[in-house]
Amino acid sequence: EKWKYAPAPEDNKYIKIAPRHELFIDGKFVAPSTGKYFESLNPATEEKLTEIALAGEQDVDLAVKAARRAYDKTWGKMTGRERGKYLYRIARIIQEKSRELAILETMDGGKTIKESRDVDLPLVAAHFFYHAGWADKLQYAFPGRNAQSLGVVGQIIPWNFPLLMAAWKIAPALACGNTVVLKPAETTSITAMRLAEIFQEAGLPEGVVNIVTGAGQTGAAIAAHADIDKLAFTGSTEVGKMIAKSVAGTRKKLTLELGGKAANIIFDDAPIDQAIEGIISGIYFNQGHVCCAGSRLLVQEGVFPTVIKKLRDRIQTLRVGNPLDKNTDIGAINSKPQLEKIRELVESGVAEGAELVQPKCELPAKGYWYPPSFLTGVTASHRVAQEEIFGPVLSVMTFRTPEEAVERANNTPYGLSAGVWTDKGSKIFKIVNKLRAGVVWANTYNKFDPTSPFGGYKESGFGREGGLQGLAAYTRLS
Ligand code: TXE
Repeated sequence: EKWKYAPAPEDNKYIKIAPRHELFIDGKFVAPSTGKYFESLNPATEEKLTEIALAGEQDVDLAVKAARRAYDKTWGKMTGRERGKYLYRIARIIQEKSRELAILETMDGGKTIKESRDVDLPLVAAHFFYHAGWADKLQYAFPGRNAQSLGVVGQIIPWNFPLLMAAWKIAPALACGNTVVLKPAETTSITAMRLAEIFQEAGLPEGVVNIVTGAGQTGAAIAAHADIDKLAFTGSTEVGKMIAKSVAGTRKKLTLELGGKAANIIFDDAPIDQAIEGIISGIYFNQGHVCCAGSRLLVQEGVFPTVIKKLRDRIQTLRVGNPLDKNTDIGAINSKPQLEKIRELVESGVAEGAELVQPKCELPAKGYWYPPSFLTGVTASHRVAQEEIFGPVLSVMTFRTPEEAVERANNTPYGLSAGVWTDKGSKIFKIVNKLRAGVVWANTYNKFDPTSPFGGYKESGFGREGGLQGLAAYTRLS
């Protein structure tokens, strides 16, 4: 049976996107000093959505100066209670505009409307509400200690959760009294600029948040700027390492949230149908563009045939296509280079001896698509067992004993997350502390909440975002 992709809904005809997006510096939208703009495409149609300003070093410098002024004159002097009021106001405006923001997020990045509407946007608002609540309670967050703000914070974010990553970065930084220079990813800058409009609407003082758009060079200019007190980066391990080098020996504090290659471990005694759903959402959620995606499935040998059969059947039912259709399960791959990376890695897996399982499906003629897939017969030395594919592709391996499961799960350079599926609570507690992962989910997967710290070990980076640990990353404790 061939798949069909859903017809275009009419919803988006109400969404207006300006033909050009400028930089947001010192509370105003300004043209870039470079005079240059780059195109932002809808990855589901390859149509141009808008032009985005390319910020050069000079613009980054203006943004840092504006952030410094705001820190010295307004934001850094305000009481926590006042800061909290702004954050509550921002959270409420986000809620009011969440339908429009969800559609924009989907058009710009390719993720399904189901996810942007039900996962991303509610979490974006929740992050502002949560941190609004902390702004005047920092002395209770760190009892007996004095929590001071750091100053100007540089933040560089990726394209897989554009607004949510902006919220993860901006909300705690502001709650703790810092000012911000943020750079969204080059393929997904539109919603960050809408966020800038929301800051204006909320009356946020000028220069408290500055948003500079551009690609790697703009990010590198932020990382290299001498008047930045802290840098927070989410993105590839490769760029994270470059940033760590550029920051070494400077006064900058650094947190890095990098890639992952999480193991989703399924034991013989697991509730199989529930586990299958967890495996499916663990890897296919957001097209697999998730740093904590359950991209390696470790199956205990006894249930291997059952799991494979159920997975094979289940992926046949997933709908790939128009991300704006509410019934779509898998949207568009974010960009052409990302699609090429997925293809190249899967080909390497097959060349190294793995077997590719992919449903027959008809994909839209335009746009960037990859069907839900899994690879069996993968061994630890295969690239698909070690490298982040960052697409809807699961690498399946087996194990015999819990010890072997732990050993295999830990056998990658990464350490961001893991999942465990078993009927026995005692087994969960036995293995969880042996897994070198910042987050471990048991009998569930991909659950996020602003109260829970998130972050990695090993080459997945360091520092935590969310919860008290996330606040600590934006304060100097004395
Ligand atoms: O990431 P980059 P890319 C992984 C994933 C993906 C791969 C490549 O495996 O396939 O990385 O994606 C900015 N100095 N993740 O190339 O380049 C860039 O403009 C400063 C996992 O898109 O790391 C963007 O804003 N900044 C990850 C941000 O860094 C630089 C999410 C991330 O882009 C820079 C994204 C430089 N030299 C990709 N070069 C996760 N952990 O979720 C680029 N940037």
